[in-house]
Amino acid sequence: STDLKSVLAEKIPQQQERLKAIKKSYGSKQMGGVSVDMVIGGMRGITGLLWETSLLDPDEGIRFRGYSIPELQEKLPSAIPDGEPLPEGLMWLLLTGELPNKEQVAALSADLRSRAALPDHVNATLKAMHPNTHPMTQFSAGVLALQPESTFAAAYEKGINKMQYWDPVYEDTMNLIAKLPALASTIYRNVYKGGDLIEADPNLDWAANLAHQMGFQDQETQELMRLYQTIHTDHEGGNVSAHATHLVGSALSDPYFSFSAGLNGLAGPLHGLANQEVLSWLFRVRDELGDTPSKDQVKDFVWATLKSGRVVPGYGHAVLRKTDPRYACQRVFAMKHLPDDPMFRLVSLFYEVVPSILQETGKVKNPWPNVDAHSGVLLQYYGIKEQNFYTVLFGVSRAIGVLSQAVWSRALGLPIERPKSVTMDVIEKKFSGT
Ligand code: CMX
Repeated sequence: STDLKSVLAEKIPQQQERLKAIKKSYGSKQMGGVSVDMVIGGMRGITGLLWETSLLDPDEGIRFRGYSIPELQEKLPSAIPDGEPLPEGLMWLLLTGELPNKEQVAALSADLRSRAALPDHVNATLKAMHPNTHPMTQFSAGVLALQPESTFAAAYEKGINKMQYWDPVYEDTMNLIAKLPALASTIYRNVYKGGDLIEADPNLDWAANLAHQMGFQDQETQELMRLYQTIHTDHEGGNVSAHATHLVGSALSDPYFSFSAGLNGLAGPLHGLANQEVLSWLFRVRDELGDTPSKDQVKDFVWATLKSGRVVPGYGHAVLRKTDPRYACQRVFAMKHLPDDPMFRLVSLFYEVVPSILQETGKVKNPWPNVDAHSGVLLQYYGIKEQNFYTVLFGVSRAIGVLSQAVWSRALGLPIERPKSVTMDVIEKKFSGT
């Protein structure tokens, strides 16, 4: 079938039975102990979430339903021959666990297009905000402005049976993801282009329409957008944006509320805002040292950043311990399309210099670049120059991962989240032997 909802509906009873069997057979087994360091250290290393859509390996990086990024670049349908994957294909995979064919992706694209129009009041809400409001604030507020459309909230109010929760959550997920290109591009055009909006093109796919509605019509920019929107979707469940979405959704707050919460987390400089920070940082390098600084100059610059008590943006990760494959595939894209771009050369120079410096500090667990170290330079090259907007593009993509999981969270009947917290007193009393 080319109908995503019916393909998904068929899978749900199997997976519900599977989870029941897991609970019955293994419910009392231990999955690792918890140390005081873990309690204090942001729960690092605690396995405490069920997340079906993707899994992160510290060395190998992300796998979406078992597939690595290079595998997906090969196997997912593309808009042009040998082109980048269409994010709709990844969405199909995340929701169903199965690789879609071209017809299935085309049907999903068409379904999203049919739901894409933004109600007028959303733009009025955006325009009522202070002109200096950061695009991420506008994005999160815009998602909340759409919340009155929630079919889940309406169904809950009417008294829906909990076995049916996934259905209106699926509808909300589709409607919200469908509207994100219009919402994001409205913010972009309002903030940077005098509010001159561009209609969606009924012949374009979801990611290409995002580029198109922002004002970028050429094929290579649209290809970049397809790749960008595919690789930022999901990074298992514990990262701040995914976990915030999951946590808020666990209270049965609808997908608009929960995704907005995820965006608020993505807006932090240690998470998604790092892509904006990286670019501002590279500009500072260029302003101070010019387009072709020496390795020693770059080393000094990195050390100066560290000594001033700041992080090197785009490097490090809470789970990864090698170069992020999302960085690697953007590097491949850059080598193919913009090998001589001075900013790309600068990014490459940092790749040579930063890891050994971070290693030298003796405390950074992962000295390698993450996804955010590369994305800004690609966007710059194609004319998307406004770095304060970059995290919005990350957020548009992230919706696909976290909301696909939200559908499964409700289908599997996952409960409200409520981990235990303790005070310092409790730790001291427990272990001091007094
Ligand atoms: N530059 C400087 N110091 C860094 C660092 C970096 N890039 N990465 C880690 N460290 C420091 C930490 O701040 C910490 O220092 P203190 O002990 O003084 O507090 C120490 O090294 C140990 O941290 P860690 O265990 O290696 O890393 P965490 O899991 O605590 O943090 C992350 C992970 C991503 C927040 C951190 O690496 C960082 O701040 N990176 C820069 C910001 C960034 O690129 N974020 C984007 C990540 C990808 C994404 O989510 O989009």
